[in-house]
Amino acid sequence: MVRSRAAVAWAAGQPLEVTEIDVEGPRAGEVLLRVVATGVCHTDAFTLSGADPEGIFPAVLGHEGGAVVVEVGPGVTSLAVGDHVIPLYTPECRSCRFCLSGKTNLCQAIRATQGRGLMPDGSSRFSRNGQSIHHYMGTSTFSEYTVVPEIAVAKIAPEAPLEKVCLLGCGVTTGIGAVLNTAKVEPGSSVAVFGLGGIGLAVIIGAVMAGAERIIGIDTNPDKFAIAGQLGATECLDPKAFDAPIQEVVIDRTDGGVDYSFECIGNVQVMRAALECCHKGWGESTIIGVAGAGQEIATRPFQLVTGRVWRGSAFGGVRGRSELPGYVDRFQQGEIPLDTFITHTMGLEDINRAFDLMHAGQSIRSVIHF
Ligand code: NAD
Ligand code: AHE
Ligand code: ZN
Repeated sequence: MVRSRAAVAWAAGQPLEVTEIDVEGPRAGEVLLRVVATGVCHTDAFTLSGADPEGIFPAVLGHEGGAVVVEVGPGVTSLAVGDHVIPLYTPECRSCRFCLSGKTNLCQAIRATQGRGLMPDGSSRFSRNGQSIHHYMGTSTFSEYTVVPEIAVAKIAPEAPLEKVCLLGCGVTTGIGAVLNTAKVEPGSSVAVFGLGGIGLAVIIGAVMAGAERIIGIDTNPDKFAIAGQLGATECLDPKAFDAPIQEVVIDRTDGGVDYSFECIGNVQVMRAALECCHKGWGESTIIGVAGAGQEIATRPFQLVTGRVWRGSAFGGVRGRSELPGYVDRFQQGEIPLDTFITHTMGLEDINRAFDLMHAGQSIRSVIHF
């Protein structure tokens, strides 16, 4: 058992409490990690808000971490003490039907227990004063020490700065991967990106990598436009500045609609706009944003009958153990500008400020240093 500083979500809608918890050591097939740094993703705020149908409290949230292995449980063969790693909320067991299909990154080996805030054996490693605390997304990176299954760990280059590459644990990889793996954007394409937070900005990077010719950034907060332009958006639009619905504005400006669009907000009305701004006959829209319990998407079926395609993407379709180390290498080679995303850094004691900054639209990513 180790004592660990952690930010605990005791109840929906309440600030996190920074406190000390007890973390039990790794059982068979598990590893104990020391988290060096973690990003704060909108999904953490989504779950904390109470909108997540799978939200369970109390829990240690956080899923965008950079960490070092400090202990390995019995039977662990692919990791050793001292390895630098990124925990994976989408594991890769390489033996379930999903992994073997070759068609998806959505490994299901431990999805059921992960969704119930538990380790694969159905128990928790976290507690305070004997009260059990749930895990979150299989990662719980808002704790200095966390326990994760071996299959949910990507071993990365030890030279990579964990306080930066932690952002590859979710947001940046998700955006780039959604473009390259899910939508498979082709050179010369036109792309509309709805929502210019961490995910939308990473979509812009992916679109540039894919050779998109026109990249339209869309956000109700024009403060996001400067960074979007710096990363490769060719123009930015604020839907509030137009009388017409934003899908009509995009269609007018693109000779009938874009080839690809991405929803990076979690707003079901915007998801509709993102689909409907796609070009008749071939336009494809990818949903990345996560919407709250009870929310549903709608459009006229005619939109699909006439050739538009609606898709979704989780973790950018990336198989974490196999492919994430390559993203770290691409960062190291200067191809992924993670520094641009890090607008704030702070200690764990200030983690609630990271949520405030996100809600105020003032940050892209806050990185918490332990
Ligand atoms: P964020 O808060 O950093 O960014 C959201 C952006 O959307 C902000 O810039 C905000 O101003 C903008 N926005 C809000 N309402 C808008 C509207 N009506 N029209 C246009 N812009 C609007 O969030 P993020 O961390 O970038 O996450 C974005 C979404 O992606 C969230 O729903 C998150 O849960 C989800 N997400 C999904 C995955 C996945 O694997 N599918 C991974 C990470 C995050
Ligand atoms: N628990 C929610 C869904 C949340 C969700 O969609 N999570 C994304 C990752 S968001 C990362 O910031 C995901 O990968 N989902 C796939 C999965 O298996 O959870 C709900 O609606 O129940
Ligand atoms: Zn996330």
